[in-house]
Amino acid sequence: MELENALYKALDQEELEVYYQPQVNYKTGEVIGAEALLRWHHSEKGLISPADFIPIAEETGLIVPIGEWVIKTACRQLKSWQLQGSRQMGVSVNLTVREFEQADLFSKVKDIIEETGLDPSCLKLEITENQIIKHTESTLNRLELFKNYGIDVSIDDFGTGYSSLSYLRRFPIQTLKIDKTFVQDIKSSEDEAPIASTIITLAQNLNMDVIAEGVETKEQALFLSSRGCYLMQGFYFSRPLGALLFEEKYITNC
Ligand code: G
Ligand code: G
Ligand code: MN
Ligand code: NA
Repeated sequence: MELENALYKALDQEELEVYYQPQVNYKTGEVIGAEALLRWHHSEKGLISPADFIPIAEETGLIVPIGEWVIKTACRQLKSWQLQGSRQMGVSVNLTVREFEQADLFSKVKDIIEETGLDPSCLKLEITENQIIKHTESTLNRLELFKNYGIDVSIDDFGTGYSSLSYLRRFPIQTLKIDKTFVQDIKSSEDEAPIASTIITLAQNLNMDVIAEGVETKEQALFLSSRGCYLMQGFYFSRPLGALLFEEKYITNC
């Protein structure tokens, strides 16, 4: 309750901040994009993890204005970085079920893209498998609107949900994100890591892109690239960083 009331004010009081975690192409060493990750600086409790407040935001519906603010902030930030020279970079934003199910989501996102002047292909949206099982028809329509406009949708935490694989063929989804639990199963570059390997092969066979999250060691990076998964993100490369730090490390420095 108390946290809920504080969250109502967090946006207005500018207590929310978007962090950015670099996504790299391990083969070329390039930073190809960033995942936007929300942080809440609570006036008394300090930093609160999104794992703790996103569920409250989702339940109360506050996620809708908060999520819109995240998309706007991330798009403006990326545009500014592109103007400083990082033309190839993209940004990935997470959406909860409630955000994804808004009837006017597409028009809201389109307005933000037009307002910021960003190329639509630079924005990616991350949803989870569980969002896909529900409301199949409207989900399919929404995914097609985004695809036709040039915005890719990724399946986040892939492999942890309850859906059947057939949706991957039916739905216009471009990217699978291997959940970090499967990446953490990789203990050495000679490991079996059957689930991570299988997801990579699945993506290849379906002509989809694949990115591994939660990469923490060199062995994991070597294993993934030996299987053909070159896009990665995780503490091995960098933790999520505030915009200024991200800019110093990855934008103005290159
Ligand atoms: O950054 P961290 O690992 O603490 O994030 C925890 C969870 O919160 C992850 O599942 C992530 O997808 C989710 N999350 C982080 N930022 C956002 C956001 O801006 N919007 C939504 N919907 N979820 C987010
Ligand atoms: O659910 P989602 O995949 O969006 O959540 C991403 C979460 O994973 C964020 O909270 C982010 O801070 C966290 N994260 C990012 N890189 C790593 C990593 O290398 N190891 C672990 N354990 N968590 C990570
Ligand atoms: Mn994510
Ligand atoms: Na994840």
